[in-house]
Amino acid sequence: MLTVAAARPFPYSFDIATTALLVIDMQRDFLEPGGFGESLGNDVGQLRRTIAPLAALLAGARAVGLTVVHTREGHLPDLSDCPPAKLHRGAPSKRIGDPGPKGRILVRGEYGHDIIDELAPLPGEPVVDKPGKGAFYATGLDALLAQRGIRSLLVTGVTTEVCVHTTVREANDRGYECLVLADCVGSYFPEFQRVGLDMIAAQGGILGWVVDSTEVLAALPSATVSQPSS
Ligand code: C5J
Repeated sequence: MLTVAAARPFPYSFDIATTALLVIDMQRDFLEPGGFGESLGNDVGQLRRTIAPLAALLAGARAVGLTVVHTREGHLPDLSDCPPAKLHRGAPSKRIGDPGPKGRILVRGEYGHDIIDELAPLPGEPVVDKPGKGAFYATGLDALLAQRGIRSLLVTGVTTEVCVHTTVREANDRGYECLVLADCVGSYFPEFQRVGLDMIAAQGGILGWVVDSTEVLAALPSATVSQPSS
């Protein structure tokens, strides 16, 4: 059992064999100019600070054999899995399914829907496609984790208050112990980032734990950890 002493609200313990690193929606449509995130008026630069620490955490996780699972938010080309409420909300300059510079926005199979090159999944790492904000809704994620005996989740990705929060809430209700990596989750809104993290650890860890990824890397067996270059 490994322990991350600095986690708040209290130390977080996990076993490599029963833990997965969950990388939520690190997609071009959210992180790069011209995608869905920017079409809603957001500054994608706010999310891009997560890329370097997440790449380092991924390398460390892979080195010790942690299960790594990626998710992507998006829809079938005919949009039959996109509720009208989602399609029409938000007054975006472009809607889900509209053509954009990276292909049809948030549509599976399009260039913009895929994960950014810096964090590309390795062969064999599951990629869960999800139509909703939560990674458990209308996906096989729970079964996939159960099959592998996973009980703890190191949660990363974007955006903190939307897909990360929804997924942590879903996971918490299903009995998973969630540690959210503060520097590896990002929001377009600095205030939501701060409050979103506080909400997770509040009330004795009502939804889970929070810590920076460097603390997790330090807790991993040291011989196999690859440190980020400065
Ligand atoms: C959003 C997400 N913000 N991955 N999706 O629409 O958080």
